[in-house]
Amino acid sequence: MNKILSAALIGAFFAAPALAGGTHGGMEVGKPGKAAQADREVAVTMKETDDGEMLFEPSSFSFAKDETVKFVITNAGELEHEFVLDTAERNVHHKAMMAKMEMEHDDPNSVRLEPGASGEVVWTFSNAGTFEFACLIPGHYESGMHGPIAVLDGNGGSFTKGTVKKVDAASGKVTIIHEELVNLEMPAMTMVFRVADDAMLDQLKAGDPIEFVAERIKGKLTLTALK
Ligand SMILES: [Cu+2]
Repeated sequence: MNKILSAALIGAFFAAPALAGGTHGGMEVGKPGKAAQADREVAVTMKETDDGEMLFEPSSFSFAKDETVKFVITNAGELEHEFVLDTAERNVHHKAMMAKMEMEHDDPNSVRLEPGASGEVVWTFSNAGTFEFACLIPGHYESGMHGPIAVLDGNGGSFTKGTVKKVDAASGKVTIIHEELVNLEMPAMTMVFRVADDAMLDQLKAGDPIEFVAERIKGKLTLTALK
C-alpha cells in the first residue's frame, strides 16, 4: 500500500471514533459499564467448527435499554478471536480497516482473546436500536462471527407477560402460556420456544410468572430475554 493512501486510511479510521465519542462513553451502542452495577451476566463462547464456520454462542441478544451487561467471553477455539460491540455499520468500516493493516483493539467495547482465554466486557446499552457483536479479525466475520443485539425501549413495551407451563432442559425448550406477542404478530396462546442461551433454563420453572422477549431466529421462535 502506498504511504499516502495508508496515512489517509489511518486518519479516517481514527477520526471516526473520536467524533463518535470513542472511549469517552458516547458511542451509539452505549457506554462502558461497571461490573459491580451489572444487571445481568451473560456467557459468550467463541469457537470454530469442523466445517470451517466460526461462531459465537449464543448467536443473538436482546437487552432492555439502560441495562448494564457483563459479558464473560471464552475463546473455546483454536484461533485468536475478538468480541466487539458496535453498530453493524461501524463494524463493516472497522473490518475493512483491519483487512488492510494489522490492528489490535483495546477499547472498552471489545476484548481480544487467545485460544483458551477468557475475558470480560461490561457495557451499558444506553440507546434503543439494533446493534452488532462481531469478530473483526480478517475472514472471521464472513465465516459467521457476528450477531444482532436488539436493545428494546426501557418501559417494558417489548416484553410480554406469560406463565411457564413446562421446561424441557434436555432439548433446550420451554412451553409458555403467553399474552399477545406484538413483535411476532401472534395472539395469546400456549407455545414452545427455544432459548437463546441454555443458562436461561435455570431461571425458569413450571408455574413461574415471567416477562420475556421472543424473536424468530433462523426460523425458530426463540426466547432472547427474560426478566
Ligand atoms: Cu474471530
